[in-house]
Order: sequence, then structure tokens, then C-alpha cells
Amino acid sequence: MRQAKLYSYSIPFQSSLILRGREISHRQGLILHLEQGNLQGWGEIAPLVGFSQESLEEATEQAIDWCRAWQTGQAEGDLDRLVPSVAFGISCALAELDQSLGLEADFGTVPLCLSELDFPKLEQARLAKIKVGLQAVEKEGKFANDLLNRLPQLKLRLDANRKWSLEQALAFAQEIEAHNRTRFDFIEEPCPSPDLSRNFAQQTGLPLAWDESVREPGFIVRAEPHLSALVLKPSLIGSLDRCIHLIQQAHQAGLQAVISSSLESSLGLTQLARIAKQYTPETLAGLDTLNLMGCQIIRGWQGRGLPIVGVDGLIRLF
Ligand code: OSB
Ligand code: MG
Repeated sequence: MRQAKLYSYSIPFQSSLILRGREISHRQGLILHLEQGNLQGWGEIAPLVGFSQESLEEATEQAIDWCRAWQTGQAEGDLDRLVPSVAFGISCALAELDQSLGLEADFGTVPLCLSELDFPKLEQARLAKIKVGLQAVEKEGKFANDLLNRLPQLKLRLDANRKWSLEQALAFAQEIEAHNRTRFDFIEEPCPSPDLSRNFAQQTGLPLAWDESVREPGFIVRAEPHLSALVLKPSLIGSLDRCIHLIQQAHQAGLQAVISSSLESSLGLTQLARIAKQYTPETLAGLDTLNLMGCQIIRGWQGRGLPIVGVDGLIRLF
């Protein structure tokens, strides 16, 4: 006997968040629960406004159709014919059901600084991620350089989300003293196009990571000069199999694969921490987004006191 249940959630952010120019106050998504005999699997389907191509409505429709088909044994075939958030959530639930996703999680994530309010996080960190491209480049460059001088244990990941022109990216790099240039793990997507970012890396010797680029049509995984990592956001990429394939390709090319959050609830986030533990054990994941949320869903993140909403607090859709 198979039973599939689908719920929706809406979590208020601690304070509203601006994503790709849009202000959002709540994170909304779906929770899938599969039962077969005495086995269970959970998954989260959460398209991210401004990042996912699909809307929550489209994802809901596809998820409900899939639930119906799965219950009657007619849900075979490639999950990646579905939109990425749906393929990812279903594949996680199935991987729990067939126990192919390990239970152990890597809760050691890289502290994320979205604004100056987060800077205290840097004091103890060995590796931290800072969003840049938000203020004057010279100021951000000086800040990064001063920080590296002041905190000798710290290495940095920066994420510009393609906001710098080549000139601005070069102006940022100008502010970084030569002895600090080896202390960047990578800079994610400095410029509007991969070619401009490559040009920046070539001129400065600073290491790059692809995030947005990984999800562009025609992207192929390959080693290239100054490329250090691929940042992988499974909810935006698709099934677990597709993500694992990308991780393997990255590793074969000598690149780090960094599992990264798309602002999933604690349910999806703890699964991403398990995926990181199992498939990218050498690399710290980018999952420091739970503190944006007002509550957790179904499962808690280790060591966080935030209240956990159980199924009873969710709205059942199927
Ligand atoms: O640009 O990497 C991004 C979260 C939601 C949407 C986009 C991004 C992010 C993150 C996640 O930065 C945190 C991380 O990767 O460390
Ligand atoms: Mg990024």
C-alpha cells in the first residue's frame, strides 16, 4: 500500500527579505510525505521567487499529479521531466523511502553575511561567505582587506550575484593587498556574464565559482583557469540524481562542489546537510539560512531552539 500526502507551509521571515529586487515576507512551499508499508519518506518542494522558473502553483499542480500516479504505481520514469523544485523534493522523499540518503548530516556550514548585522559571525569563523555588490566596491574591498588583516584565521567566500561590472570587480580587487589574495576560497559570479568573470579572474588571479551559470542552458562542467567551485542549489537544479551527477562531474574536473541553500525550511535544509555529508564530505556547504526564518518545519536543525511546526500545523492539499 502506498500513500502520498502533500502539505503547504508558509513561514514568516524574521524580517522581510529582498530577493532579486522583490521584497518577500514569507517563505512558502510544499512538504511531501510518502508511506509504503512501514517505510516513510519526506521531501520539500519550494520554488524560490525570483530564482525558480516555475511558480508555486505550477509546482503544486505537478506534485499533486505525481502523488496520484505514485499511489497507483504509475509514477515511473525520469523525474527531471518535472520542474526542478518538484523533481528535487520527490527524489528526496524517494531516497528516504529506499534509504539511499544517509541519516548523518553535516551541520558544519559556512556563516553567511547578508548585511553588516551579520558581521559579528566573522569573529570566530575560519571560513565565511559575504554577499558583495551591495555597496560601493572600494568600501567593500577595503572592508574585506581589513577583515583579513584583522582575523588571521579567516578565509572568505564572496558572492556578487553578477552585480559588478568588470571595472567594478577590478576596483574591488585593487583594494586587496597581495598577501591577502590567497585567502579567498572563491568569488561567486562577480560579473554579468561568465566571460567577464573569467576576464576578471585572469587579470587578478582571484578564484571563481559558478552558481547562476550552472543553471544556464548549455552549461557544461569543465576545469578552467581560476575556477575553484560549482555552487549547487538542488531546489533550482532538479532531482537528487541530477545533482549527484553534477557533483561527480565537478570532482572529476578537480572542482569543489558546494551544496547551497535556496532558503528551504529546516526540513529541506537538513536534507541538504545530509546530501553534503554523503556526497561532498570534503567541502563545507552553504546552508546558513535558517536564522532568516521564524520557525522550523517537521525536523529541527541541530542545536537551534526555533519552534518546530509539525504536520498538524500545515495545510493538507492532497
Ligand atoms: O546567491 O547564492 C546565492 C540563497 C538564496 C538565493 C541565492 C543565493 C543564496 C545563498 C545561500 O547565498 C547561502 C550560501 O550559498 O552560502
Ligand atoms: Mg550565489
